[in-house]
Amino acid sequence: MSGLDGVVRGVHGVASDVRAGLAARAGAQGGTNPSGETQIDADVWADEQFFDALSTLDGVGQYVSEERADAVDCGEGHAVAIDPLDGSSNLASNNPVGTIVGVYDAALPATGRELVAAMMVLYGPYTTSVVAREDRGAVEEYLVEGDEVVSRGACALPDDPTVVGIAGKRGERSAACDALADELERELKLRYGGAMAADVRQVLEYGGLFGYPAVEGAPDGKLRVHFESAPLAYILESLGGGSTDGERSLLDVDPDGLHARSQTFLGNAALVERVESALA
Ligand code: AHM
Ligand code: MG
Repeated sequence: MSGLDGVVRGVHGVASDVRAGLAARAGAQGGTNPSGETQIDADVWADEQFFDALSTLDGVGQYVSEERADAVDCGEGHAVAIDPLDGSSNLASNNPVGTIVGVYDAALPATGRELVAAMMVLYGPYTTSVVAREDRGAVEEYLVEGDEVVSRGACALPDDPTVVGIAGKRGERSAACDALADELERELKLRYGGAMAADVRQVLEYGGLFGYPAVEGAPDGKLRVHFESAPLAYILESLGGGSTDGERSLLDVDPDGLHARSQTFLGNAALVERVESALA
């Protein structure tokens, strides 16, 4: 089994357990994560489940999590960066959450150009994962039901975009970003749910744009490069879509620390180009 097979299998194995444990943890409060945000018990618990499964694998040399201040050295091999429970503020209201994983062929911090695989698990009405790997020709989706993991076939990004979801309040984003959001919300259907994995999954389904721009109090936006922005950029760009921090592909953003953030826009290439022109 290759190192990437092991990681993909490990994530799938934990995903069903995580899903089964979410309801019981939906309301519980926890501490503060390294980005200064409130953690709920489910964040920490999910991180422990993934840590136990992934850090022990042959071929995994570093485990880096949104929920841990420091990288954990675990031998020789790829660095695994993970957001164990993406969109966890959605749990209380029973809206979708996800898990995002990036597999890097370099110790972190590193740019997304070092990614060799990325995965996004979505805990929606059913559990699915989208997997992009450098050693596979296609980005594939799987249905994860207990121990059963069944391919749903190759993903394709529709040419004709339908949906848009840009985070933040009017007046707390830049004037240029507000103007772009207004324009796109007239052309496309507004779809924003507060879990990036779910919001990006609907962009894959219907075509469109997801964005988390700079907002008042968060000049680089909210999303973290290693765990969120770069892995999903890897998936989108593998499908012929685009990504940008406003100026460059998210795969070229050079994070200055493990928990560095970046403005994040992901979607059809033509919409990403419009973001870059609007924010220039
Ligand atoms: P989290 O990983 O700590 O849950 O935070 C990331 C999530 C993203 O999934 C989502 O796009 C964003 O936070 C939503 O933030 P907001 O509530 O500001 O819209
Ligand atoms: Mg999280």
